[in-house]
Amino acid sequence: MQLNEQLWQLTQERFGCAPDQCDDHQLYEALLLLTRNMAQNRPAPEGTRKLYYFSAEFLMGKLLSNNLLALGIHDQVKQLLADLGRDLGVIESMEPEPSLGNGGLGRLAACFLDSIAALGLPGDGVGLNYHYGLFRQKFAHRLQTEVPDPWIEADSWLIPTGVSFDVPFGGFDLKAVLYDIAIPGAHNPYANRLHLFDVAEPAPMPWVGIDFDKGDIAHHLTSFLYPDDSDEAGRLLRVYQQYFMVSAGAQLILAELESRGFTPDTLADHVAIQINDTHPSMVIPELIRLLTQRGLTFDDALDQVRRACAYTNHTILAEALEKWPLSFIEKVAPQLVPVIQELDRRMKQAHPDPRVAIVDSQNLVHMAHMDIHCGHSVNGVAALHTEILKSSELKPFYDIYPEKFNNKTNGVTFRRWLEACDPELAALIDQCIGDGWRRDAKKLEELLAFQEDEAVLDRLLEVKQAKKNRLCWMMWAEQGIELDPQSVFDIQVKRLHEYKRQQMNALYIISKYLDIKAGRLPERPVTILFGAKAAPAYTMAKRIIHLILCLRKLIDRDPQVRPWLRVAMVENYNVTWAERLIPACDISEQISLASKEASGTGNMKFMANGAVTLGTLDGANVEIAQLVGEENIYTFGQHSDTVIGLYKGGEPDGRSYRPLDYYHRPAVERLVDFLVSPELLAIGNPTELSMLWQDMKNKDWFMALLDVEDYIAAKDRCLHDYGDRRAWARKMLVNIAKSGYFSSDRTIEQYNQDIWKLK
Ligand code: 26V
Repeated sequence: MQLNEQLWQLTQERFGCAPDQCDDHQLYEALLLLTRNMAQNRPAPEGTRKLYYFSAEFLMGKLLSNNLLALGIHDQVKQLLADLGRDLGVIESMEPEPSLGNGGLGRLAACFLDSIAALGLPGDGVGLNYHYGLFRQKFAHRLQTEVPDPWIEADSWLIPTGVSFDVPFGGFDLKAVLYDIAIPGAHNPYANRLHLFDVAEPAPMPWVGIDFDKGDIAHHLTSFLYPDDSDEAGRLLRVYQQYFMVSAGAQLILAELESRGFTPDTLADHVAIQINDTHPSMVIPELIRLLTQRGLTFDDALDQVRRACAYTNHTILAEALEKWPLSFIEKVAPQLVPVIQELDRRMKQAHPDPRVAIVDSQNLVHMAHMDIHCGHSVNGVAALHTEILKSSELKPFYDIYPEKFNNKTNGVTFRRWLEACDPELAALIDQCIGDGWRRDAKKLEELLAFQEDEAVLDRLLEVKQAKKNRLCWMMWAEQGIELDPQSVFDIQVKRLHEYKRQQMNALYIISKYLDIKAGRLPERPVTILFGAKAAPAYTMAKRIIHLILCLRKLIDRDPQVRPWLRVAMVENYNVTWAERLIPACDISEQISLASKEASGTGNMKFMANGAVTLGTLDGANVEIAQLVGEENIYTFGQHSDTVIGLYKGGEPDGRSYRPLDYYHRPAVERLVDFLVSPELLAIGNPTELSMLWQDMKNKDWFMALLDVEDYIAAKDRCLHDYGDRRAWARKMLVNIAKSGYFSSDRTIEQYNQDIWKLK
């Protein structure tokens, strides 16, 4: 049946009218059903092994447009709607964005699912069906507040499967009900699945903020991603979530193994399991438990699990490396305790070094240690990050198991992050080099031949301007924020964290503000845009948001400054906003403290959309710099070795870095002190601002003051160079041309070759 006939039939059945009589939401529902059915009916790819990608987060973004592209019917549907006088963009805006992730780790998982399917590899995601997501960010009195972010409507991408598993907790069982989201592969006839487990009776939405009864596990287990863990009930709830996900996932793996006709003692021949950070680590003892229940000896079970499981590390930040008290596991899943203790005993026997113990002297279970001992692969997510793991963070493990360590530099799917988010740029690229890059992003390098082509360079600038205009319109329509499309767009979007140093960007804003007030005008107007959520309990991060929002207000009402400098912060930054902001960006801010950002993936998306990076030599920025060459990137700041050195030393806090030494430089002091200036105190909350000021002067744990002068100089250089439009367009072109390396298709091919061996 033709597409238009199918659509007609659907709207008749559902709404009793023809498509042209439907409102936007009805048309969205009809397209959702049509696309969901097509994807669901596709067969799964086949292979000797099947991958299960376990992750607490899958930050999928809206799915309609992406699925239409993958199914190869995007243009047809767009035309069909146009014939009805309707716009696909408007219909897409009806779709709620599932908020099943936090930041880079979750978005990476989503890009990986897209690439696994596109490469025709058999691999499913396993996660949880959080009803209210992370949270929806609201600004009130220039402070972040949090409310639930529901996304599941009567019709959604979730497919009920009728499958469920019993998860045995200490003292009670819970049914894990399985929903699937189909993931169609681009350019092939297959589809994989994202398996999301849910409780049978999810709680209705909390009425006030994001508070709920954390002890009510049966109803609230899947309410929120990363529920507040400032009390014990919250921390226990996280362990309940983790065990629920992995126990149900492990049972699914064994059931599928059996239905494929294989016995449990051949698990590793047929199954690969990727553990995305430590949240799913309990899959290791759970599988060992289930395999021994099915008759395997402990030795054989461990051998199967080790050959199946691989672990990815996504951060070296100590607070994110999970350690759970054994007593928590005793309470949540007592049946795992003897398994973990036996693993611990064996590993201690073989490797008595206390730094590599699974269970430490305080009875804390180090999840990453269990992954490394009991898996066959440990990977970092960018070259520098993997080197830091080997040489410092995980060195004792590298000394024991050098063969397990490998690097897999992150990537992003160009189908969403170029083809879908900037179709005009994609069309320009097609005109230059044909459309082969849509299947193989490395072919973007062919664009290098156009570096001297003035028509192409001009067109590139035109496309960028069009995206800036569109962003201005959307910011105005949806957030009431007025921007100047002729200014330079400098964008920093990512989770709010001190190590990412949004506060250093704020200091730049202050320096420009003071310059303008003193009559020193910048070379050209600049707009500095932020988007960031702060974890609800992370006070310092919330203070930085407050500072940015205060600076925005200060500048916005100052007619002397406003023509030259503007600041804006997108409320509730999410994938959908990223898709609008990234194509409109001139300068991509990647300014983390060297050694702290494992990889970054926003940096790759910006580059692919023709933004020029202003960044430290951290994470994948190092690889970007190597690829584009120093004339096409602006790097600054201390190197990672120096920074790692500064964290060692004789000061009372264990470092040799002393923020006051930097604060007392005159050029720095006036910026920092502006936090408690009368102008700013008149706008903001004096307690919040002065706490931030105190922290910056006396603590500055992530060393913003170390790099701030170099940063200001580099950004000014960048803004100066922007004036040579030809030369700038050439930088944009080289960045796009070299971005192909950062396709997640490349990353997944490497995972498959080195770790998963699926086909
Ligand atoms: C840890 C925790 C610990 C406690 C509370 C909630 C929570 C949430 C997430 C995490 C793990 C964070 C790790 C993470 O997101 N890493 C990011 O991974 C990206 C993909 O590899 C990478 O590009 C970023 O550089 C890295 O920060």
